[in-house]
Amino acid sequence: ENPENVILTETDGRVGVITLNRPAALNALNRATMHAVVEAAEAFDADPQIGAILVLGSEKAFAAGADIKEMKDKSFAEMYASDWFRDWERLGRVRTPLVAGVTGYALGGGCELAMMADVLIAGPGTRFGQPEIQLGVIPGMGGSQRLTRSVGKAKAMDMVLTGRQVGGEEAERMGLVSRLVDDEAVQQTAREVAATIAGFSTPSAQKAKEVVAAAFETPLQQGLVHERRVFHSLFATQDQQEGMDAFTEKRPPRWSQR
Ligand code: CO8
Repeated sequence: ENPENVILTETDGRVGVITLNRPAALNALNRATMHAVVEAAEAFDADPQIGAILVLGSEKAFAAGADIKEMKDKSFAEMYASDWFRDWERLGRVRTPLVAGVTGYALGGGCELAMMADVLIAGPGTRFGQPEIQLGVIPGMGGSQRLTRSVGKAKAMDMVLTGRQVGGEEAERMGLVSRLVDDEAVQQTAREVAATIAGFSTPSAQKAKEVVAAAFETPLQQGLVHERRVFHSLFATQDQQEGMDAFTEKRPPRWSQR
C-alpha cells in the first residue's frame, strides 16, 4: 500500500472531493489516512475556488473504524504521548461545509468521521455502529459526544454499550442521517448536495455552518446573540446586496462567492 494513495482527491466544480482509498482494509483509518484527510480538507478550506467538501468511502465501507492493527500493541504511554486521534480536531475547525456520502460500514472511527460531516447522506444499507466495547475500549474520536448530542442518551448508550449496528433507516429515524436515499444513489446525492451548497455565497454558507455548529457549544441566549451578530456581519458582504437585489429584480443571483 502506497501511503500517498490512502485517499484520492479531486475537484468537481466548486466541490473538493476526498475519497478514502484503503479497500483492502475497508478504509480503516490509520494515522496516514487521518493525516491525509485532515491535510486535504484544510487545503480545500483555504482554496477560494472551493465552496463545499465531500467525503466518500467505497460501496462496502465508508470506513470500518480506526485501524485496529496499527493500534493493537500500543501502550498507554504511547497513546497518551502521541495524543492519538488529536488530528481530527483540525477537521472540526474547517469552515467550509462538509458533506459525507456514507455507504456500507461506518463503524467506530468511521461512524465518528461521518458524524463530523455537516450533512450526512446514507442509504438503507449503510451500517452505523460504535463497536469499540467489543475490542475492550471505547469511542475515541468523538463518538460518545457527537452521537449523544445528535441522537440523545437512550440511543447513544444502546450503541456504545452493546456495539449494536444500526441500519440507515433506523439511523435516519434517530436523527443521525440528514437524508436517506437508495443505496446506489448515496454518492451522487451527496455530490449534488455538496454542489448545491458550493453554489451559494461562500460567506453565507460558512456562517450558516458556524452558527448551527455553535448551537452545540453555547447556551441558548448566547447562541441567539451570536447568530444575530453573524447575521448582521453578512451585511458587509457584496453577496448580501446581490442576493437581495436579485430577489427584488426577479433574476438569479450572481455570487461573488469569495
Ligand atoms: N482496522 C484494521 N483492519 C480492519 C478494520 C479495522 N477497523 N476493519 C476491517 N479491517 C480489515 C480486516 O482485518 C480484513 O483484513 P485481512 O483481509 O487482512 O484479514 C479486511 O479489512 C476485510 O475485513 P473483513 O474480512 O473482516 O470483512 P468482513 O466483510 O468479513 O467484515 C466488518 C466487515 C464487520 C466491518 C469487520 O471487518 C469488522 O468488524 N471490522 C472492525 C470494526 C470495528 O471494530 N471498528 C472499530 C475500530 S476501533 C475504533 O474505531 C475507535 C477505537 C477508539 C480507541 C480509542 C483510542 C484513543
